[in-house]
Amino acid sequence: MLPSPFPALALGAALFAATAAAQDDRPNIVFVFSDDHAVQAISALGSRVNVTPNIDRLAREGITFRQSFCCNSICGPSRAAILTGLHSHANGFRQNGDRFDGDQQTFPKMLQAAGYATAMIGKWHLSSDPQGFDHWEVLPGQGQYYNPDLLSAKGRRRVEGYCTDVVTDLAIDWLDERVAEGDQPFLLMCQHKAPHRPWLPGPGELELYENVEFPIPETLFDDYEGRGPAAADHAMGIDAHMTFAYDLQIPHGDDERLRRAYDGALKRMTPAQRARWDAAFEAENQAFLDDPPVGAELVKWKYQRYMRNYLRCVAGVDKSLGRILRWLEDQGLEDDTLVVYSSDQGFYLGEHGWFDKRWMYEESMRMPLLARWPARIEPGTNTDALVQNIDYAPTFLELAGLAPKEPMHGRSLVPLFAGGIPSDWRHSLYYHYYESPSEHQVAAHRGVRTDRYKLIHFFEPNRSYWELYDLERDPQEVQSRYDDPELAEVQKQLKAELQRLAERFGAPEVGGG
Ligand code: SGN
Ligand code: CA
Repeated sequence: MLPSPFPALALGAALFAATAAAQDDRPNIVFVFSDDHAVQAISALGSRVNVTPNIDRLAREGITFRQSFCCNSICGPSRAAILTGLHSHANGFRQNGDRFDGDQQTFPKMLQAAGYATAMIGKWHLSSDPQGFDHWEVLPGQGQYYNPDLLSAKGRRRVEGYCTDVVTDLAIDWLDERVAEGDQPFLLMCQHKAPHRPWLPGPGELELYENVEFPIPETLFDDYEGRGPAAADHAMGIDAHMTFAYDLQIPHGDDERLRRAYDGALKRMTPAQRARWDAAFEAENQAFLDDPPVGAELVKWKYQRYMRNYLRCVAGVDKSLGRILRWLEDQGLEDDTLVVYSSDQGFYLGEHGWFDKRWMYEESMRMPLLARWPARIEPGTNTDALVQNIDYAPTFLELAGLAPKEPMHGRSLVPLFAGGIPSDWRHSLYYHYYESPSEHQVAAHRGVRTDRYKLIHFFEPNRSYWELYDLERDPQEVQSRYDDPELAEVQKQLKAELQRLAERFGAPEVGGG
């Protein structure tokens, strides 16, 4: 056992001011974050489809959160929850398109005020300008994969290169300056666009997985029986909604808007990038066009092509993390630095026939979370504590010796670094998805998840019903047990728990019975 690692941190914010100068045993925090990286595509978390050697290194040398979740499975809302430690209704960012109120309490602002050097580089997606960063340079909106534009306080510029590499280069440039300029602890948020749709791989990964056949998920041809009507009413099917050019890089008819978006992405490429791109897809595209598969074979073909490109994007992100880990090693900063890897929500890799996210079902509610800090976390630590993105802000604050001024909904994960679960740790998670109607057509819903059960309430006037899953007996969530007499008591308890959580967090009332 390590000796109690956080004596200084327990002293709290009041003492911080008095001891600031003596406190620079505060760790650096490097937060490497990606967009839409499914837990199923991380080998340390059980992937059947790829290996992620650098993310796995965090697992081997640090802690893996095996039960990690978001509170609202969509981009902006997850980011806002991370910054504030609050559920969506309380931080005001319920759905993409909202504007983040950066005047509220966030952990980067507090770290900056407490003497951390702070930077935010890459995907931000919160509409308002970042606050709390000495340096920020972000992708406008969703950003572009090739030769991305970047916004900073100085304006807009285009940087040649592949987005994941560009973001990593800029992050490392900033880190280099930290070493050159002083001994402040630092917070770096290095946030990638990849592996977000439209899954355009980088030049270095274009040939990866060529000729690899990925295992077909058991629910690729899901019939959505056993659940309420919302699941069947989706618009995120590999079969019906995944387009040829935009999603699969193959000129073969298409939705006009998405076809134009794909053409736009190609037009950004330099001639050399474009030549590599065309060469990588040409032969396989021609084979497809010569003899296009149909029916179930077409769905399987689309799934394979989707997986190859998605996983190529993931490989780029993994490589980026490797570069940052190597930089820390070269600088001798490993012991002083907490490195966290996470992604804004989970994603469907063909499960239930889907891509995209949003649902409270497992693949999209789960969130990768791994962390390494050799000085304080034993190698190979695992925890099954239920954790959520609202916990990140209180964690980073505690590491900086700070306490939130306004209460947060999340709780610091620091006590979990030792591997055990404190006896008063939470037993349930609150979830609420708001973005409806919208792209991909997921009905608004909220619910509660415990270590074994999940209760979901779809509450829109024309889609109002409940689902209940026993995750132990039905890990794929294909048979709701709502109103099953065998689970009557569980159902009652879960409903009461959902009500308790909603009241505790001051969540808005919802309609529906
Ligand atoms: C875009 C994508 C959607 C995706 C949302 C939200 N469409 O709108 O497929 O669900 O982003 O993603 S696209 O045609 O523009 O690619 S999020 O991760 O940013 O929330
Ligand atoms: Ca996302």
